[in-house]
Amino acid sequence: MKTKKTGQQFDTTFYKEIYEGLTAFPKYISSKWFYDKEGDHLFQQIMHLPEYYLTGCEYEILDTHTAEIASLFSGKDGFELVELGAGDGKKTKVLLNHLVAKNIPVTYKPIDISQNALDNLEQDLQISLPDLQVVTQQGTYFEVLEKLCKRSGQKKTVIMVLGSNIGNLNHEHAVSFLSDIQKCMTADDLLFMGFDQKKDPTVILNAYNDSQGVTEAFNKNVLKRINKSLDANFDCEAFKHWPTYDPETGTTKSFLVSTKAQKVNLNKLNLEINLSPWESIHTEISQKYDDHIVDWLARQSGLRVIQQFEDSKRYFTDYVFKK
Ligand code: AVI
Repeated sequence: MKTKKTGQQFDTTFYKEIYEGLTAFPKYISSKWFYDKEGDHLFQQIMHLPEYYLTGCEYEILDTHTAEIASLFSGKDGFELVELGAGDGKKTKVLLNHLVAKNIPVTYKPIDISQNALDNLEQDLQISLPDLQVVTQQGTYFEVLEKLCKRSGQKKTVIMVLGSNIGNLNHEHAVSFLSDIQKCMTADDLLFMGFDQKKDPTVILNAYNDSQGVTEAFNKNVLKRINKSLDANFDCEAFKHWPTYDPETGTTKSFLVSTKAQKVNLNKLNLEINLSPWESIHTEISQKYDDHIVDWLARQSGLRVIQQFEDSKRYFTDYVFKK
């Protein structure tokens, strides 16, 4: 079963949000629009970069604690594993391999905003784990949670959000996201979520400013996407990628800074905008956490941490929550 959002609904939200962000002061574009086909491809590359430690650390956690995590997840008569923002599912596959090998009944429900990512994942699982029951769903977290809340089955559900995807939300939105999840959980259900931790600021900044320029291309790709789909004329090469990290708040912010004055026409929006030299467009936040912040977020959302798993460098933590 696949649920596809119609092109028109998608366009309306995209047009509206891009219009709002580029006519605001200061200007912004939500990082959720990074993920078109090229954006997915660039993010795949980022996950393999030596500087982008998050993927390797979380992989290590899942690989080291597979059996313990699997037994925590297993219900009396199997369970449903709902993964929000599944991407290429590479880390999850460690767990899925184990579940299939141990004959633990599971239905894997990967969810992603990118249909392209889901198609690739489904194809890959059909070949590597043909016995696994997989049900994909395309959509935003919010649409998917609505469906989850209306589910009629009695099976235990484990909701999984890996990769510190929650870090792309500010605290206010993170609390409402966690609260939305909490409302859909029964007392038996679990939430398993990855949170990138505060650490040496240099390590963090390097992760968002890699030496090969892939993260720069990833940020600039959103302008290319706007150029293509909104018939616009951003001079993408005239922008500088500028990530910052504030160790007090734990917030990494990425900006695209215009190195010159630009008049940009966005023909499909019937909009013309002006950028002054060195004016910024805020593109992404990647929040970093510690146990106190995560506890606080959990309490604000009606959840509690029941267990946590760390990598050997203590760069990254996967927390298990109950309501
Ligand atoms: C998907 N998300 C958690 C990534 C992050 O670390 O914020 C996206 C990313 N942005 C730049 N590099 C990776």
